[in-house]
Amino acid sequence: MNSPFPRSLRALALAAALAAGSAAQAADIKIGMAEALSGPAAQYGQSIRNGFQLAADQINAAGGVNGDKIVLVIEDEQGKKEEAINAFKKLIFQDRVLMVFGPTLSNSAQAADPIAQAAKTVVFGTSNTADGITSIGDFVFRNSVTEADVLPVTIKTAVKHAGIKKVAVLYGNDDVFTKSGYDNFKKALEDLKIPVTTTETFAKGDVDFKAQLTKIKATNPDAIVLSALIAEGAPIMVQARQLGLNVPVIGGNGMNSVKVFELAKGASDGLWVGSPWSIENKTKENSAFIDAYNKKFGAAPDQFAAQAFDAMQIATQALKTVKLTGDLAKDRVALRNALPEVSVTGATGAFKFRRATDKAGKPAGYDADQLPIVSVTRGNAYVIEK
Ligand code: 1QQ
Repeated sequence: MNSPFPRSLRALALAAALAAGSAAQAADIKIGMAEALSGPAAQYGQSIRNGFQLAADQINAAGGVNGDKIVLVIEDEQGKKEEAINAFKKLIFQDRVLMVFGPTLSNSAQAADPIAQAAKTVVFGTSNTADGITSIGDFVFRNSVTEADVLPVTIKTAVKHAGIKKVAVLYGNDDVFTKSGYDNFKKALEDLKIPVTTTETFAKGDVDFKAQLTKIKATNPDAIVLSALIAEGAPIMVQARQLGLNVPVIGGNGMNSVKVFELAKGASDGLWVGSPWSIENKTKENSAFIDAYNKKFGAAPDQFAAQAFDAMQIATQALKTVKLTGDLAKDRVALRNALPEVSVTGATGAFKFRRATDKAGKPAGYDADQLPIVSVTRGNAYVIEK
């Protein structure tokens, strides 16, 4: 027999094949993860990766998906559109993963998700909160709670507790998420009839915000409404305080990371952010998640880690109902069809997908009073809404 292996290695290869055969055909389920692990958005991406890793480890330790092990194929999309596109192409066409989690930013999702959609491969965002993401197509899923959902509650709560009558608005005008946050803040302020003293903008990568903040200060607002990612948002808070602008700052999901306390230190006092997750929420699922995360990573989790952790449970529950055939195209579609049926209770609470019928990702007949917000943070204090 012609074999590339010498005799002793042939025996080994045969033994390995027999062992694999006897393990009830256990296979690996390759799941792609494209997150910002370097660059400014890594503040979020690293937490997200930790959440996925913790969940995958726990699921595998408990027997995997019907005996099959989850294997994460991890790519760093650097929080950049072009890198997210490259990472998606690699994961979908080269690594041939079953589905892709990510990318970290809505800005990248808007560019990269159409690749997954065209390849009929599920893309699942855990931190994509802008309008217009799920309307990319029926293979696009997210468990991130949107700016359209959260910001009206954040505004209402901050206004009530901090006695705010008029606000200045500051937002990044070159990013899908910060622009969408601005649109939703604007609408919420109009709905509540709160006057805006001035609206100022900045761009990604800016480091000096004094011109905008000086203009804002001159209009004497009771608060600054800020749609920013943390890389710009943290220095904005520092510079506002340096200029003597000590009013509350009302932020969106970009400011929803404990990293803001490290980056802006005392200048982050007076920050109001709405979140679908709270470390103070003492359900058994959340407490178990927080304990396990602390043990594995030696630090407390944040909302981004919690949503990634839950997303892996959601995908796993769908996968358990799918009979994988080994025909990748078929298996990808089967997973897509199974996902909408999932209902799990995780670290962020009870979860079910809703079918989006508008660009904000809201279903028809959406009831604003059923908002999935559990907390609004103010500095390190939590104002529990539900
Ligand atoms: C988005 C976001 C960012 C804050 C993700 C980290 O919500 O880009 O949609």
